[in-house]
This record gives sequence, structure tokens and C-alpha cells, in this order.
Amino acid sequence: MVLRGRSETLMPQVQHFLTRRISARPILSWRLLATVSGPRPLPATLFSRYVVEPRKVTIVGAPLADGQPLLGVDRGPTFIRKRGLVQRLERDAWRVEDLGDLDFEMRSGLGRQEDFAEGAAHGSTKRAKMVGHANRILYEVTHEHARQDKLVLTLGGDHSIGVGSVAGALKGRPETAIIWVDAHADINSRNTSESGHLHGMVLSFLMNLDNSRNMKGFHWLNDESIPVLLPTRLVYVGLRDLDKGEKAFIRSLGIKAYTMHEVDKFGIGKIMEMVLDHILGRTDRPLHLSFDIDAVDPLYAPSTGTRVAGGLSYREAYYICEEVAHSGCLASMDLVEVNPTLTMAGGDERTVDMAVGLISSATGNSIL
Ligand SMILES: [Mn+2]
Repeated sequence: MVLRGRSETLMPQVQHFLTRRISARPILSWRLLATVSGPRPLPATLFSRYVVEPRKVTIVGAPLADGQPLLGVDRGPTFIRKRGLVQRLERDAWRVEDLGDLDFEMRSGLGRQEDFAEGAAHGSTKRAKMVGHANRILYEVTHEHARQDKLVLTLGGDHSIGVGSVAGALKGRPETAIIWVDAHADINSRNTSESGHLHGMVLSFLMNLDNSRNMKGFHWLNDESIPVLLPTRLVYVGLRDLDKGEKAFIRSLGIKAYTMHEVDKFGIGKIMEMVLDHILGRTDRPLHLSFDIDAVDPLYAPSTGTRVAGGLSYREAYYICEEVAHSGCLASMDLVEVNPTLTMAGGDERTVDMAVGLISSATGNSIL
């Protein structure tokens, strides 16, 4: 793996084993104290029962734009940092380990132009080799930090980076459940996708639908130590623009989906109760929150590539993050699809500020 401006080698297996044993201790002893049934109280000193160091967050930038057609989304991590993410987290008493942005340039001599041609040769799927390559790098980094029981925050980039960040989360914490907050379902397979853009196909890789893991660039996902995401471990919030094939997948797999219709019907308070009840119930499980900024209504977050009217209100978006923090189970998070180059007259700053604010809420910042 190559981090911009520095290089790093994976720790040897022995060191891994020792780190793991030492770092697992506080959680283990707390678990032994917990009662067998009923809700388990979280000690006030812990933010999440899956994060060993109570107030330390690891940030990784994933500046990828190849999963969709618009440039600029690769600059999301830079703009989110510029609008004060690290300072905001530090103000909220977090210690921040910022790994910087990953370097996704192809280093095998296959340049982007050639990759376009290669992508075209594989049905309608665009830039699969580049996106697969970038996700493999992200997967290695997120896995490395997840297995050390750290809170891992990935800044996109387009949503295709969810393949690597969720695969890393699942390998590091195999019981992980995913809350996918998005206007879109991102579950097309190569057979159902109408656009061929990989940011709309993330979950088909994670669930291996239509044998997606055999696509060129994604073979690394066939590693048996990376769990295939189960339909019961995924819940959607905020959906409002789905393709025909996606609707069929969600229905046939029985995936729990709270669309904007349900948000209107029940209110966001009840929705989050049902979301957490569905994926946690009476068991604790690490949560991965994958937050696509396009879930938020374009009134509040206009700088994104695939705007859809009728989205989450300002408070609904914040409430989701507040409740995820409140669960005491957050282990990893993505904030994706912020494209500051798409709007002017303050829309870009409004969108980036929303991203920073949502991360602050997901890491426990509350109104009172
Ligand atoms: Mn998305």
C-alpha cells in the first residue's frame, strides 16, 4: 500500500497477534461483566464497544472519481479537511490519526487512457480495473486498522470506495452490519446496471450477486477470509431512485429498506428505532455507516453528482448520525460523493459543512 508522501509496510503476523491480544483486553473484560440478556449498558468512558481507544479516530482519504463520470469528487477529502474536519473532531475531544490520501494511480504501467479502453471491452462496466485496484488498496488499509479495533473513517471519493472500506470492515470485524444511507441502492450487478458506473454496483460486489467478484479488477475479493455480506446485515435509509434490477434484488433477497416513503410515514425517530432493532436486536454488533451525501435533500447538500429531489431534511440527516453514535456500536464509517466543484454561490461550502457536521454527530457530538 502506498500513502501519499509516505510508505508503510504491514506489521508481521507475530506483531499482529500480540497487538490483537493486548488491544482486545478492555473489551473482553467489559463483555464478561455484561449481563446475558437485556440491553447492555455502555460504560461512560467508551464511545463504542468496538473501539478500544475511547476517543481516537483514524481517517483515510480515498480520492477516487472513476466509479462515476464527473471529475471533482476525487477532491472531496481535500475540501472536507480544508473546512476543518480535524479541528472539529479535536474540539470534540477526539485524537485524530490522519493517514492522508491514498495514492490510487495505477503503478503497473497501465495508464488511465488504456484502462478506459479495457473497461469498454468488458460489457458496459466502466473502468473496472482502476476501481478494483483502488479498492484493493483501501481494503488493505481499512482492514489493517479495523483489526486493531480502531474507529475507521473513510472520506470519498465516489461511493465505489465502499467496496474496499466495507470489505476491510468485514474482514477486520466479521459480524459487522451496514447502514447504507443513500438516495440510490447501489446494488446493480454488471447484468442489471444501465449506466455501467461502478458507484452504483457496490453492494453487488460485497454480496457477490451475479458472480460480481469474478470481474476483472475485483478478483482479490474472492479471498475466503473476506466474508460475503449477508442480506440480513444490511439496511437502507433514504432511498428514492432505484433501477428495475435493484428493486428485484432488494425484494428477492429480503433486504430491509426504509425509503423516503417510510421516512414520511413513520418519521425519522421511529425509522432509526426500526433500523437499529433490525440489525442489532438484542445482540451487539459492530456497525458500519456508509453515508452518501446525496441522501440529503439537494437544498442542503447540492454539491454531489447524482442529485435527487425529495431527500432527507437537514435534521433527519443529523438525527441518523446522532442515533448511530448513541447505539454505542459504531466501528467504521464512509462519507462519500461530496463534489465541491459542481455548484457555486455557496452550495459547495454548504455541502462540505454538512459532511463535516454529519461526521461530528456520528462521532457523538450532541446538541446538549
Ligand atoms: Mn451511493
